[in-house]
Amino acid sequence: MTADDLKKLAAARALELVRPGMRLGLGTGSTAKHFVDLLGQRVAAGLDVICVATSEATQAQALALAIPMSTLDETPELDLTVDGADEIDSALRLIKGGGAAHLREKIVAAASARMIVIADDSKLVERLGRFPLPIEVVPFGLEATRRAVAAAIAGCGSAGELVLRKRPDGARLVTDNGNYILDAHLGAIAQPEALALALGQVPGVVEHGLFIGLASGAILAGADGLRLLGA
Ligand code: ABF
Repeated sequence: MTADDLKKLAAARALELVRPGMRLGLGTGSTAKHFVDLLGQRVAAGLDVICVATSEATQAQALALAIPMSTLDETPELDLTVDGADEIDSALRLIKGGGAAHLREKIVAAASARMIVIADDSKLVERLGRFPLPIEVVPFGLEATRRAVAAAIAGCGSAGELVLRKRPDGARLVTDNGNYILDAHLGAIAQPEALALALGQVPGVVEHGLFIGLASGAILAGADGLRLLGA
């Protein structure tokens, strides 16, 4: 099985959690894309749900599949969000934002009674941090914010380069919200909870990719089959 087959397997298992009438949050990334495709098939067959997307890309995909879409303004409480992740640890702490969508992903996850992560099992790690931690920052004051972020990271016992994310053409990547991303190459995050709090206090930081206490469960697909963590 390819990694993509595993992602699809996890997505298909998550679809079993969907019930008629549910208000769903739709994630972003290649694994979540499989979930949205499969959901589209169920909707075409008559399933009644209402959904909120975590990115412009997912919104476009869902609309193309004729999935009924809403917003958090119209539908501020969701029953279930299904989303991918870049890293997951055994305590269901996540790094997200490799797709630059973690701000909306976190808002949608926080508005959901349950958030289920779907992934291939290569995303399961003993310690978070090998995947660079995405930090969304406003363009104004970028260098000052970068220094404050570096100080916050050092204060939490971690260290590493902060790299401004670029698009393939070399231009600065701009998120769906008009911001930049600093990727923190930390190798290992010594104190995820403390770092999450410290980054949240830096003016200019809009949101970081540490998701702590948000995921209620994870569906991980591997060569040996599916592994469920949490709910
Ligand atoms: C989103 O997509 C992100 O938060 C995460 O960065 C990424 C995971 O992508 P994939 O499913 O393609 O590995 O969920």
